[in-house]
Amino acid sequence: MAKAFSGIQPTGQIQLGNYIGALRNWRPDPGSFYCVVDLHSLSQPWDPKELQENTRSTAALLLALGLGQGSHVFLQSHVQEHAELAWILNCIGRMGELGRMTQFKSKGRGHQDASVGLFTYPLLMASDILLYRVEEVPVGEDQKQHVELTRDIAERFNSRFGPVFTVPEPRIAEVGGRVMSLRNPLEKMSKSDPDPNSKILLSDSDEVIAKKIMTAVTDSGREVAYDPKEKPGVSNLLEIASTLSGESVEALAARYRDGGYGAFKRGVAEVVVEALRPLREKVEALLADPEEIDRQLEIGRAAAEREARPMLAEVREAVGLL
Ligand code: ATP
Ligand code: LTN
Repeated sequence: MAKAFSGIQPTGQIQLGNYIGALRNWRPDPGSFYCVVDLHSLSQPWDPKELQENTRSTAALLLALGLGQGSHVFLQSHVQEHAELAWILNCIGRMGELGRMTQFKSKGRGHQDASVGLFTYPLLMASDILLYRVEEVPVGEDQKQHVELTRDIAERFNSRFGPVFTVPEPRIAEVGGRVMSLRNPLEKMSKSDPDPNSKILLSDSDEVIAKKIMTAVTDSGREVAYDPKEKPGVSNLLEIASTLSGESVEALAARYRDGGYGAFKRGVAEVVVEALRPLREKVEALLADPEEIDRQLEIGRAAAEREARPMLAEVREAVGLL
């Protein structure tokens, strides 16, 4: 049972890719921490009221998944050690390596009005992880590079100042590590995509989910087969159905092979609707009682602080801060 840390930004409503690529693989093991990374979401323009709402609903989702029992759920900005360690790691990380991060390259580079936070973002993420001495970081494929940077930073720190940090490993699901957009299967499904039909939200009703899947872009031809290169749209739907039903991609493809896209999409829609309904109902129940959410977040904060405080004290001493 490895100790894990992972985080999710409250930048919008949670989409199916977040669930399949990340949340579904977060295990409620003792010593594991799951965090709503609200400070990260300040790296791009935000609306304060929306931030508050998204933070509560994202926290409600993590609690509905049972991650507050056994493991701990908390808000990043509630534990000040994250921001303090981030400054120290800002002085360990290098301009060159941060400039090579693909997320920064696609969202920030060349934009003179992009925030400095968008550039230093991976070092705040490294601080999140390294404060909790965890072995594993369960994330989607797109975050692998940031976890690898975290490993480099931890190793560089340890070789300069002594063995302070545990060097973590990324944990990425073999199937579903990169769920693609329903409108363009060559791009990843993303919370911040302005097209509502590109993504399934965990808060979508059964009808909306089914409609989005029925209108998902598929490929030419009519045979249902798993071939991410030639048939990216169909393969994406097969991966979605496989992760949520537990049936292999091959078995699903064999079942729907000659039945046409319509019958296949109806089958996928049913799987997604059935998988998301119980979770959505739990989240709705929790959101009706915001005080209960805040109470549970307070328990998470206290547990996180108990780990983060002594860790930061060790870092401060190692680097020579009095
Ligand atoms: P945005 O695209 O708006 O920046 P996001 O949807 O990528 O946001 P994050 O909060 O950045 O969401 O990611 C939370 C977790 O979900 C990360 O571990 C990330 O790798 C994973 N994730 C996000 N999108 C996908 C996807 N399409 N497929 C698989 N995993 C994903
Ligand atoms: N950068 C991640 C979110 C994130 C995270 C973390 C993930 C912030 N801190 C620590 C894992 C561990 C993202 O954009 N998805």
